[in-house]
Amino acid sequence: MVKPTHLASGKVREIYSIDDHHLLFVATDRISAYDCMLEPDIPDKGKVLTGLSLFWFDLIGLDNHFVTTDLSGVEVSPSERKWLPGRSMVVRRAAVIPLECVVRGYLYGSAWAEYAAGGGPTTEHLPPGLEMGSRLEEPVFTPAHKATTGHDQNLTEAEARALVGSDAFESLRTNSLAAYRRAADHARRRGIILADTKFEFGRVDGQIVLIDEVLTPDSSRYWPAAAWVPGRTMPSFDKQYVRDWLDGVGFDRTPPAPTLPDEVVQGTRARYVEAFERLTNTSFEKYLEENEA
Ligand code: Q0Z
Repeated sequence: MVKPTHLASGKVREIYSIDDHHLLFVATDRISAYDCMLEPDIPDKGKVLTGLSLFWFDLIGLDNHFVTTDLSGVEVSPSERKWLPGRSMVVRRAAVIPLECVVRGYLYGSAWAEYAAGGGPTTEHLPPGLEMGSRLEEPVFTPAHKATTGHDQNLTEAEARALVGSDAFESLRTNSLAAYRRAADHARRRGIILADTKFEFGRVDGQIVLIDEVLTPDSSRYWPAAAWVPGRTMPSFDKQYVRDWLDGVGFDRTPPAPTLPDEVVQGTRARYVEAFERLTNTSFEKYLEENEA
């Protein structure tokens, strides 16, 4: 038995060290909106995101860090033993490549803002005449530098090549675009648009592997396909409901955010579960049953 030691906290995830070659990757139920942590947590959100990551790892078929969800070899307290199943995975420890591998199939968010303002690194290869939310003829790879503090910095292709090396750049771009295409095709058949997503990669024994969570609503922009209209703002599949509630109570987007009432917590949970069920075509109840303590 190996006792994990806490390694790092993210806004919504935790990482523990198991041994020299393995980490325990845990998705919590924490949620943020408008760059602000909300209270209370959304029950089961971490399980939904972990279940989605596992589904996508399998579907996209790239070499990745996932080892097992079996925690029998991991020494944890009784309370953690109840908390961890369904929301955690044992993963291979990688040397993280400091490039956020963003792929966009639609022009939205910061990329749209940059394009509308006259262009920049993210939009250097795009044709003129696109609207907010336009579908791109070909998805684009728009990498950013993982800043240790603050927001990521968008890089030109030349800057990204210089940062990670040309061979690694080619591999990251090819694998990111392939993974996006496979996932976006699948999601579209399930009535969901995968507008954009962010992958992270690392090296294990010199081989480049996909790490972190993949294609979750926290690392991706999912839209209900039925609502897509270019030229205006698009509702996010998972967070629009909670954003609309925050706007409705006059939240000015400066922390702390107002406490979510139970009805909004349950409504938000229901959207995450619906995203899981639509994308995986399996019941979330079944996922919970298969991943009990
Ligand atoms: C991921 C992160 C945080 C959750 C490090 N397989 C891996 N090998 C080495 N490092 C990582 C991984 Cl996934 C790794 N992160 C991002 C930070 C909580 C995820 F605090 N950091």
